[in-house]
Amino acid sequence: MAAGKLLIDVHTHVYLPRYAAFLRSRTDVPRIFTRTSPEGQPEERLLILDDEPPTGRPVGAQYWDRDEKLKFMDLHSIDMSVVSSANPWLDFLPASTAHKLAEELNVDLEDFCATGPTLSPTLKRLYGFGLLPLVPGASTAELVSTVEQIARLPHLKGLIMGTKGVGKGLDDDALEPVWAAIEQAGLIVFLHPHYGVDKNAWGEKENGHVLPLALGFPFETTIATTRLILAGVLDRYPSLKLLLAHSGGALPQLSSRLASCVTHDPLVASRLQHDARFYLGRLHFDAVAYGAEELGFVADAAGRAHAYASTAASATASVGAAGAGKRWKSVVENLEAIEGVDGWGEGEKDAVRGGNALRLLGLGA
Ligand code: 5CU
Ligand code: ZN
Repeated sequence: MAAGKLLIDVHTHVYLPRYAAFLRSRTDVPRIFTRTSPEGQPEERLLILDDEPPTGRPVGAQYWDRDEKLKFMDLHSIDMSVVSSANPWLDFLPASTAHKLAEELNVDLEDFCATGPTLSPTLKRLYGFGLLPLVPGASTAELVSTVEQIARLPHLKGLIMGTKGVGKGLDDDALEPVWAAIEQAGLIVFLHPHYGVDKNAWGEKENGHVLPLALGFPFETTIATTRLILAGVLDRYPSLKLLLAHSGGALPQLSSRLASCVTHDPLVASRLQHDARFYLGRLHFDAVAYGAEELGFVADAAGRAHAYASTAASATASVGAAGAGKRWKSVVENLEAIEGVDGWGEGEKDAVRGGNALRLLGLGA
């Protein structure tokens, strides 16, 4: 397969065996517990949010067994996956425990990728985004040392990050040395939600996971990225590579409104070097939009940002999670979305399926 034709999944999660064992050992959320299934069999369940139904969610070997991950990739014709630890990212632990566990899991992830199969003489099928123990009380020196550890692990191309920072969000001045170290190391930050937004916004009707996942997650990413922009982080670290989960949430749709609000607010406008839309062209987006119109819009909005920015925006391939034997609907929908974008030729589709990701990962032309 030509490198330009690869299907690359940059949004696919694992709970590596060490992390899964740790979650099994816990009695508080987050945790993995065993229950008897409605069919009378023992089954493991995952609970990661304090306010989710206590029955939790299904969790299985596809999260910790590399062979299962590879079977999942084969089933969906995914050539390469960049795997990242699923949420949450250790912020429920004391800083020193989180630091130690993150560094152990980073070594585990390197091993998971490095000893896995090869795609070509120069490419593996698996790469990873490591873990940074961003927890309240974390010392800057320890965070920077974990960034440096990830940079030394050749199959880890970046790190997955939630939105809370060390407690005050990602626009916290305390993170400046961390951004500097990440930029210096050339690592990608995969910005991914976990907390959603204030659950009072969801009212009292029972809607299961729908509102927190469909709206809370993308708005969490939207707010976190906007705060990064407004704090001037993208101005101070012009080479920082930010990959946004779920196609950037609502940021592409709201970027012109954001630009207008900034323009009318001298306090903020005077802090920024560019029109707010410029920064959209500095960002990278996964292609987890679930619809051709939405995906096309993200690309158009990022493309429009080229009028303000000089760097190219990327939309990269699909989200993968659980799936045994049967093609997983989310992956199918995201691939169909790429196929269906009005006006995209094969070149654009190939770029979104894998070419952009290859460049972003520093693995291709
Ligand atoms: O759709 C997703 O990316 C996710 C995820 O990663 N974690 C989660 O709890 N829900 C949805
Ligand atoms: Zn995810």
